[in-house]
Amino acid sequence: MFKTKKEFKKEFENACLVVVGKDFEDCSTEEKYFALAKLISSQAGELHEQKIAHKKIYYFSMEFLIGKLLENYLMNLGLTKTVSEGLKDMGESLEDYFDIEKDPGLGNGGLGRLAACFMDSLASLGYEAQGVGIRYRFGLFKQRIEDGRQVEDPDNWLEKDYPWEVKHLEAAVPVKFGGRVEKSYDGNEMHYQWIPEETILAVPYDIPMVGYDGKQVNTLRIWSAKPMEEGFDMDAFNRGDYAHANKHRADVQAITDILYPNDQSLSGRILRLKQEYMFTAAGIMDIVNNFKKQYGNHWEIFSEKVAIHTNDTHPAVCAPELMRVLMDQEGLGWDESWKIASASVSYTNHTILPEALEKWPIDMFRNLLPRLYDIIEEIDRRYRDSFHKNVDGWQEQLKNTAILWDGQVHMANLSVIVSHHVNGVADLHTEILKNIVLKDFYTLVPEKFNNKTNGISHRRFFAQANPSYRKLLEETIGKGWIHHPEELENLKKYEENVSFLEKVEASKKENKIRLANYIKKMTGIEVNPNSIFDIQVKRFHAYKRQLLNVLKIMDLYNRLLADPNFHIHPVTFIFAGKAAQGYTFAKDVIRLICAIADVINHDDRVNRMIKVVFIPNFSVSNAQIIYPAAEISEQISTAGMEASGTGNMKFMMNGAITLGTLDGANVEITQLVGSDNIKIFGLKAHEIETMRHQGSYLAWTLYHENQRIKKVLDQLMDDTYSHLSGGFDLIYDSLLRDNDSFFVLKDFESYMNAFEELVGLYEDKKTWWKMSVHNTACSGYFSSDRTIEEYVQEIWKL
Ligand code: CR1
Repeated sequence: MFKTKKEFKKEFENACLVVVGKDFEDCSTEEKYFALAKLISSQAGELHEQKIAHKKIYYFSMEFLIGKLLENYLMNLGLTKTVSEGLKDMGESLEDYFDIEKDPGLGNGGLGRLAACFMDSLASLGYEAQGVGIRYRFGLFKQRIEDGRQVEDPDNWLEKDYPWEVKHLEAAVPVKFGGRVEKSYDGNEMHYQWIPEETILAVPYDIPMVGYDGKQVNTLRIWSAKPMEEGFDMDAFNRGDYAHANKHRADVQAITDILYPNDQSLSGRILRLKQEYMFTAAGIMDIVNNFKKQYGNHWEIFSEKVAIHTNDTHPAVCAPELMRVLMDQEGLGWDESWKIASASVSYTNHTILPEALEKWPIDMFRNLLPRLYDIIEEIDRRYRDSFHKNVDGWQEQLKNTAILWDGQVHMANLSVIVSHHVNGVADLHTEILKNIVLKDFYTLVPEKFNNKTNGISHRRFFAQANPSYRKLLEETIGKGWIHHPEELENLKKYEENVSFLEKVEASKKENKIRLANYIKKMTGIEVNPNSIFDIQVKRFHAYKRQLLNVLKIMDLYNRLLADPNFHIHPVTFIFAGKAAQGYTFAKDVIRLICAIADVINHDDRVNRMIKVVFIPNFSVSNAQIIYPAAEISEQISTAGMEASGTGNMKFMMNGAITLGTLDGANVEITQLVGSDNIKIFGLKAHEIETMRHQGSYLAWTLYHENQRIKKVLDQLMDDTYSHLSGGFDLIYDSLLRDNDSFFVLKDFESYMNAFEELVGLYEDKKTWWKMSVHNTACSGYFSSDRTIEEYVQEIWKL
């Protein structure tokens, strides 16, 4: 491993020769980036040591939204200075290399980014861990705005190879699909043999996960599907039937071709189930192979050495698959296999949206995974057998908790039954699981349930993304917080220190200018860095209520035009986020944002006061520019619906003030910062629950009673905003004819008041920056280091 600048330059030149096959001078910048990434990756590999005796956590997740790695790994390895100065000597700029790196789009939103933050914390805290996921050839689409609409382009992130991955063909494992199960009795016990219709090969690719200080390097192992034999039909080729010659290969590869672009809505496609089984089965086989290598057939210690975590229900077949391998391959009995599997597997629920709770038609499941189905059926049978049928309402309880019901396989029920622990991702969410969504399970097995409030990598989203604040902190409270984020508390001593507050303001200004430049480059829109940056960035979904934010801006615009005495501090409203391709309503909200932006930004009567920006293609890398520049963080979901949120934490840590409902982790933010340092509005979760239950809310009433609401809604239907891409009937109908399922209009007034009060505070600099510093000071709790430490101590017992 190189230590000095001189050593680096030598090794880098050598890397160019080995990796690219050219002298340094002859390499393009892209090739040089590639060589550098390979060099750093191999340095990380040297640090990867197998500690044998420890328990290891395998984190199964369908998504890992890891973002760019070069800058982060240089920081974690303490090499940024050496490399950047070395490159300078060679006439190169490290920043240019950062720009070249591609963001792998291997996740949709919060769930995938959480998995990536967890990998960062596990390595930084020195725990042995492996991420288990899927190597999608096409990540989540790239978003572009054309004529005020979202357009999706394929994200071919692997087109030019990905320097951080290493393929391990020697570790490939077969995965079966379809066919039938043959049962035989040898006079002693039953034997089951799965005769598949199709067997494919799952090939792993490893990406190093480098911890801070290079303490521990773990791996993210992502699996790719390939035909067993080079699936090429020579006869067909010789006949000139080229399409057919390649067909088998194409069919198999299709399994890992695409990431489903849904955030929280289940795609019923059979391909999705194939994806889920493929990476789960491959991951389990891998675990069993490694275990046998180290411990032989000492299965009795399996759960002391291996923890398996299922990130949502996508890998829910982990436990039955492990049982299948133990029984059919290793010859263990049912009881022993059940004991091992249920002592190893744990489960996190990430959402209560009914459309995201996975269910598969029994026929489809059984046809695709016949042996797995047998095992699940037996788990379900034994579960029913064990049911206490002497309590009132047991039938209802059984109906709500059984795995097989109504012709469907209920994956969340399977997950709860086979897991030793089940957790939600913020206090309120866990309470809702316990009292509503998984109520019957909670009555039956309360000890399984626990909360693990989400967290974020404070190293990536604060230390790395906010260099000016980081520097200021290092001068003020030292560097300890990078290892021990709770030390951000020490900032509280400076909340009254005017000269410190001024420096914080200046740092924010620097970040705002950086974002303003990015906005200019991406959209051509000029924004004023002295205006308040009010930001909402996240996936587009009705329950996240970007629409409420839009109605607010439409109303402000109306009032600015109508009332010459109406005055507010200038505000720039910034949005970013993707809508799933088939989610028309969400795409219409994006279209509406672009339409109001076009009208308002071109209206000279108001555009010195308000502006609206939609930043295309929200991703981990532009997120790192956006969060540090925010002053108001919009967290305005319908209470009870956002399980946690993690963007809220990233904003808070970077000193933005939350304008939000009491939902998800906003509840914990409020508890931590105190009600003076956050702006909470709107209905509470239990109030919404009651109104839904009673059916007592009527959106039309608000339309008729509130002139401002009436006006903005009418503007959705007239030609105020329809010039760019057409009208907005669907949105109008959702609010009125469909009676506003997400309580947008119901919360409108309270939201407007909260917003205006908050903006009012901005005039008083001292108050504002004190609130801002207080938010940062309280944010250490939201480091994923804290979350991981809780998982480790209370669930995984590493
Ligand atoms: C939730 O909606 C949460 C993340 C990570 C999402 C969000 O509130 O912060 O998970 N859920 O826990 C999800 O993607 C499939 O469900």
